[in-house]
Amino acid sequence: MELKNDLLVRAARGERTERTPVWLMRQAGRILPEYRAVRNSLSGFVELVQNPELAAEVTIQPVDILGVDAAIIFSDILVIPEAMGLPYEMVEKKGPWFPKTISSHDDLAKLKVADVPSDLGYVLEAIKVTKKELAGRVPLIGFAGAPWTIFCYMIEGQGSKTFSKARKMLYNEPVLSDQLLQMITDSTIAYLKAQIEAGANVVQLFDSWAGILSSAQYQQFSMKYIAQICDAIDEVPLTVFAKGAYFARPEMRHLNCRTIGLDWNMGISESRRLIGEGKTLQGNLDPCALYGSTAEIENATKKMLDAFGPEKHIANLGHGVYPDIDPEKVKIFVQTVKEYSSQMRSV
Ligand code: 1CP
Repeated sequence: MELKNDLLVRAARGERTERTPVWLMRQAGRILPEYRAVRNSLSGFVELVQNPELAAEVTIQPVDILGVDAAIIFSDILVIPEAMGLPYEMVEKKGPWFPKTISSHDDLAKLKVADVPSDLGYVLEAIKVTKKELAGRVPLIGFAGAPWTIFCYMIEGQGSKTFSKARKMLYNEPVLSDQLLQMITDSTIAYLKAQIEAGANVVQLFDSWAGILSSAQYQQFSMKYIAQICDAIDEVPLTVFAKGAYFARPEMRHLNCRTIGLDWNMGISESRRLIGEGKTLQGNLDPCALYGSTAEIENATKKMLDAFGPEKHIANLGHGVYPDIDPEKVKIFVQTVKEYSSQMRSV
């Protein structure tokens, strides 16, 4: 099926576009009352993720309601630990929780590399249903967590501000850490390839906990595996979003990927200089800017667009949209990108 709106794919490939494409990290779910309605019809989050028809429905909601230029498949990065042998639960108002975690070689020996068709077939099915229902309106983004971020949850067993158990493991058990990170990497490569095979037009790696490592540890325990994934995926453009990894931008220039996501702390012209002209940049409005007035959101969005310039940019926030943001404010952001970036090209 040919895409009617392929702005995102073309911008990711570095091609010129009529205007800047826009979508929001975490646009599916959480901010939309329409999502809550679907979610409340089931007993929980995991049931929704594993229900391809309903997952497709909530994936498409932001395209209909917010007018974004891409859909992102409704799932979670935590489906990979589950497929490897560590199931997760989603505790209401608290977040993910793993009954079993990894703390020894014995624990590691019980894990396996994900068998994607059998363990994650429900995600592939959700992608196929979504593609059919989107009928080429916008591209579909597939995603996975970066190995380091997945490692954090597999060791810690839940969210944390410091992930100090996971970081302790890097010091005390570097060999075990490497083995686990490699198993996650192998699972992730197979998973992303299967998502692409099922219809994903672009894929993104979320390294949400990149910023808690030192620069040297980031090279050894995160970038190394991200580079393997980038080298293995050449079917569609890949985006690496490493939140807080401002120190790794010079090395990101050398990753075999098309797009680098920036968080809102990363200066735009400085990032362009460090990462080079060869990549498309994605981001990076402060998610909190959407708590502002209409005029404030318009001004902040225009300022961001001016700083990135008209080419090789995919407009987004610097991290996921916060759950209590008014969807009307998101629409102002989306509309401003569409209008202002069209004007930028006509002058
Ligand atoms: O019931 C619910 O609605 C639970 C809230 C929720 C949702 C809607 C969670 C729990 N995950 C998701 C879906 C999800 N997660 C998507 C797809 C839909 C969307 O666009 O929102 C995506 C892309 C993710 C990715 C994800 N999950 C990341 C990486 C992105 C980021 O925000 O940094 C991370 C770190 C997770 C783990 C996770 N899942 C859910 C929560 C509350 C968390 C964070 C836990 C923590 O605090 O460490």
